[in-house]
Amino acid sequence: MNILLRIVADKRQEVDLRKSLIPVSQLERSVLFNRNTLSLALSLRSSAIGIIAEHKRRSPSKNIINQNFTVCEVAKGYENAGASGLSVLTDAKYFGGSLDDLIVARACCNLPILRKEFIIDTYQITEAKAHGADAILLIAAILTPKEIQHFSTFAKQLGLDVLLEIHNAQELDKSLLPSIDIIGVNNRDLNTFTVSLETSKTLSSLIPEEFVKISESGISSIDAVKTLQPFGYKGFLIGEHFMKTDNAGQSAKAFIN
Ligand code: IGP
Repeated sequence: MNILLRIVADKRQEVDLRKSLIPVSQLERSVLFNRNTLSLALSLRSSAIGIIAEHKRRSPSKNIINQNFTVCEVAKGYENAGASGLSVLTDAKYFGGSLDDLIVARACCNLPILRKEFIIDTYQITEAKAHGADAILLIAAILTPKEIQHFSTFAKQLGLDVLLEIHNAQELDKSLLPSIDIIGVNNRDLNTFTVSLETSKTLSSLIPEEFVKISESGISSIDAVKTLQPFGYKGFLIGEHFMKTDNAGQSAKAFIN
C-alpha cells in the first residue's frame, strides 16, 4: 500500500476514536471555536512575498528534521520574520505534530494559522477551529469532488479559509469551486516523495485568476521563490528549509526582508 493510502487508513481510525471521546457539541462550546478568524488568503494577497512558514518536526520522507524548538518560539520567530501565515502540522504518527501544537501556536502569535492535516471528515474541520486554526488544507489526491465540495463549504461556514492542494491537472479539475480560496501546487509527489519545482511551473497557467496561487514543498532558496513569482505564485509554503536550521525564524527572515 502506498504511503498516502496508509496515512488515510490510519487517519480514519484516529478520527473515529477522537469522535467517540469528544463530541462535536463540546468542540463548539470551546473559547477558541467562538472567535473571529484571520484570513490567510487576504494576508497572502497583501504581501509582496507571501511566505507560509511551517512548523514541522519530522516527516515520512526526511525522518527527524528538528525536535529542539518549542512551537511557541517557532511561531514567534516566523511572525517576527514577517511571514504571511503559519502552517502547523497536527498529524502525530507521521509528522510528530498534535492539536496541542495548534493551541500553543495560537497563543503565541497573531498570524493566520493553517491546520496542516489529512482531512477526511468534517469533524477535523470543527476541531481545527476549536484549536485556533484560521484555515484548513484539503488534499485533492485523497478526496472525491463531492467531499471537496462538502468540506470546503463546511469550512467557509465556520469562517475558515480553504487551501486546496493539487499535484496534477486532473486533481485541479475537481477543485475549481467558489468555496476554495487558495490553490496550492505541491512540488512533492506524496506517493513517491519526488520533488520538482517544474510541477508549479507547468500547472500555474491552468489555475484561474480568482484563486490565490501558492507553491508548496521543496523550496530552499530565494532564487526558487524569484523563479516561481513570474508564474503568478503569491505564496510559498516552506517547512524543512527553515526547520532544519538552529533558528527557524532567522532563516525565514532572510527570505522576506
Ligand atoms: C512544506 P517542505 O519541503 O518545505 O518541508 O514542505 C509543505 O509543503 C509540506 O510539509 C506539505 C505537506 C502536505 C505535509 C505539503 N503538503 C500535505 C503533509 C501533508
